[in-house]
Amino acid sequence: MYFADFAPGAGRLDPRAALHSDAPSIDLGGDWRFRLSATADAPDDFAAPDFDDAAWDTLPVPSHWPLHGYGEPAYTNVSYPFPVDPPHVPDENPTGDYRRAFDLPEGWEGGRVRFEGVDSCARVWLNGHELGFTTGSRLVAEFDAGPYLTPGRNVLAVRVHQWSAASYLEDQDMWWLPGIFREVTLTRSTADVFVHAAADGTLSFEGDGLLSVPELGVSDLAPGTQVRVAAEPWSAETPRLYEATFTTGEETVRLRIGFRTITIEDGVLKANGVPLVFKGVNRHEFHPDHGRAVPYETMVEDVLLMKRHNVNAVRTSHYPPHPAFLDLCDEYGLWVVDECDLETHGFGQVGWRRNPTDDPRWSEALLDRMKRTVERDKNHPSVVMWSLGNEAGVGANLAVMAGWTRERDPSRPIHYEGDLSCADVDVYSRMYASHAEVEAIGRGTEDPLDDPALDARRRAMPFMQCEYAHAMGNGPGGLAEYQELFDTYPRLAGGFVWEWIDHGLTHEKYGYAYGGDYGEPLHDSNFVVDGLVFPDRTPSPGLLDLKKVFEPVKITFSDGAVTVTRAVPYPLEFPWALTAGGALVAEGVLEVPDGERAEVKLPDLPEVGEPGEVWLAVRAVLAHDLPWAPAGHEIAWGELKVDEGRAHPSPERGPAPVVRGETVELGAAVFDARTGRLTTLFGLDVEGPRLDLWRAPVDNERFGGLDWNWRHLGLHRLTHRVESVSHDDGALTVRSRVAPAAADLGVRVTYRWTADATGLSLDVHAVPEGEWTLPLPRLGVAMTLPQGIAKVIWFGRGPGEAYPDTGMAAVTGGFEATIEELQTPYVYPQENGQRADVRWAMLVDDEGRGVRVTGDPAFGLTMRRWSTAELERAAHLTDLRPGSRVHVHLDHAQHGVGTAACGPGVLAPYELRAAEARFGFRFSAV
Ligand code: IPT
Repeated sequence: MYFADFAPGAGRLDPRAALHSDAPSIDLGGDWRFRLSATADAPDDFAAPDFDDAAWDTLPVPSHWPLHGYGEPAYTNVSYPFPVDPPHVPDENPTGDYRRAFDLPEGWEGGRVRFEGVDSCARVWLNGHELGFTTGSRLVAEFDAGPYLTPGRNVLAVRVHQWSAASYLEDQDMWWLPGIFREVTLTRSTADVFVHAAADGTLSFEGDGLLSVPELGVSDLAPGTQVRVAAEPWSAETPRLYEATFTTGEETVRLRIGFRTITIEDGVLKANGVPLVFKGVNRHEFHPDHGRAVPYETMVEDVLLMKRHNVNAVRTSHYPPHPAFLDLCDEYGLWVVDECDLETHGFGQVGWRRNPTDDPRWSEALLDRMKRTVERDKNHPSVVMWSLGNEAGVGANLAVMAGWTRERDPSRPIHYEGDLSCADVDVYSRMYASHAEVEAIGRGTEDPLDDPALDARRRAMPFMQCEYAHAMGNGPGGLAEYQELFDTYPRLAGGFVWEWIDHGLTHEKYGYAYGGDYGEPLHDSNFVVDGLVFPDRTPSPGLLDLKKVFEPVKITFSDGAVTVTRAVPYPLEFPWALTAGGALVAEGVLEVPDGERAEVKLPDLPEVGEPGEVWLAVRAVLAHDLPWAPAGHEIAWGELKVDEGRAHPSPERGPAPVVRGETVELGAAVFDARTGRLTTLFGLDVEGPRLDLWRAPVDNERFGGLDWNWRHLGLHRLTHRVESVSHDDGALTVRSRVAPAAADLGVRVTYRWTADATGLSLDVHAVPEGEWTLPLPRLGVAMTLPQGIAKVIWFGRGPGEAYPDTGMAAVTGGFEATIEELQTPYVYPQENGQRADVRWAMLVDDEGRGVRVTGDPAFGLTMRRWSTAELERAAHLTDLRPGSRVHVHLDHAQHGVGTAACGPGVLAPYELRAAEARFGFRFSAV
């Protein structure tokens, strides 16, 4: 059976470049007649032009049928959702039959049926004649239609199988989504051209025709002839393109040529002679409603979002993207690692036995994929590296793919991460290597390979992380530390954060669905939701942090001066603002001379009489509109604390505790005399505050093992035993022991309450007891307030969330947010929304009345309308319902978040180790 065969296709034409041709073409998109069968063996009589399909449904092309009510999506990461028994596929093989009638305009002759992408195997008939079949879901297939086209009405019939032998080659970590998901056209274009344009202005091409570049005075250049022109080079920062035409006798195609040269010199990756450091992301094609049938506007949105967040590179994980995406990368400027549609990861689960990568029977199929990748995308200046695929193990077929590629296109280095020996590639690439290992590689002191020749070869290669900083849920932590390494060692060519977008599918009940939500018997849960943008492409805090870390302009302060270094050529302005306690005091624009580095005197700052910390912020913004962002768009910022500010006068000492029956009154607070628990504060009914060590584990803890260890220890079910309540020395003192069942470790905590003339202070002293080997999730106090508390005004870092190893995007200032706005909508509910380094916060109702909390020292503030227990129980955001209380966390510290879902955990400086701690808060009424 063709769909369970090693052959990648039959009847297809040779692959060629994606081109914009003036040759006539007919878009065959739109509503097709459609029928879904549960197996592959339904009769194929539907291919006949007069077949009666009146009883069939319609399905839009391009689309995936499971997203239109036929069957359901399914998600697995590494596992094949069928037995590993190549090249066989299950009998349950959803098969979509498609029919489309179209009329040929008068005089039309010849042409090709062109499929941009069909998942996973398509057999094609025109007017009842079989044209052939194809596999390679994200690759173009063309069939010669000429012999079978008839004047007037024609019928194209396509049978698409969800599972085919090719499915073994397409085990990417994503939803399984069959269907004709990219365009189908009938085109009379046959042209192919391969343009070679280097940074030194040399220009030549291969192809049957003549090339003209009017702007450069090149006209009717013949194939194989090289000219040298005065062209500005193309780069991601200056994506200079030259309009060109390529004319054959039959058609003219429009090209945009970018002149650029990629080299490896002394182990350093260079573009146009300058070291190239990828500030990259891995981009899967994804849309929450359309899956991998991504609308054009969404591709534009991706590119604009990337550019606006200082991203300069994309790895097209793990297949060639829609061709229009690469046009956009050429135009707006993004370095691209173009990856072949190949992954056989699931063979790893059976000891890599029968891995197609190392089986000669699959050689043709793998080479076919590589050829189709290179041929389609060879003219894009943005494409600077070919990648053989992802996670496909090792084997002889890699050499076949690399060998052909090197010969066909010696101008681009070859990448493949899965073979540590790097025998077939030009760059050393790894995924999720720890900071320490990346540093060793940067220094050239990595562990050697067994084979000295291969080791020497690899040691001379530049290094990149094709995946790092797994952006799943709250995180990723450790970004800044990676960037520091990339900036320090010339051998390190940067990397690509995993990954761009959360693949959460729009779902009526769950909001966004992930693995298992469609009842898949085998799935990998929310591991498919690990992006820098949420499914609707709202930037997550991780992307905002990445923007900060990727800043191509650095603003630093020293001794009365601001130093600006810049690695981008476009004109910038440098507005500054002086604030006191978060309120604007003065502002202006700094005059910064052009050039890579400039040091300018700090502006003359006025004396600030206000209380509160005084901060100077300097921002770098675009001086005028660029194609990807308007004038004023912020590229970078820096901040400097200018003055601690005048301290508020300390209030006078207040009354001592007074016992009244079962309660103790202390200033404007009422406590339970027996338990020492606060019950009323400034007339508000409150619970707590009391010590809290637990948080709803983040994905990095759930998938990285820490969650399991914490629960094993019992941190999610701490008990509180009050040892004493005393009131002497003008204070109410409560001593407790906080500990989990079944363990002999715990924390002794002393709460000391005192009143002043206008408020109350709480001093907390925590002393761990016993042997604590695990880090603590958090250390702070938790309390609840009445439902009416609706928003918070604070001075600290914001506006977004920050954890010890994240929050680089959070700036110091005054902010205001509703409780709803404080929540970060991670698709899988987990700890989120902490505002860091809060000096004071006013937790108020709609009338502005409530409680003011001042930290000593600054604290982490989290507020929610649900408890930690509810948050951790929730599997989808739709499970979270506002309750009758507002839950407030005032944290002295939290554990970092790291990236242990895939990669290193929390770096040592960001771990929260159990240790004696003292911290305090002052509460007053507002
Ligand atoms: C790595 C895969 O290449 C990528 O597709 C994705 O699955 C990522 O992991 C996790 O989200 S492979 C892994 C074994 C490091």
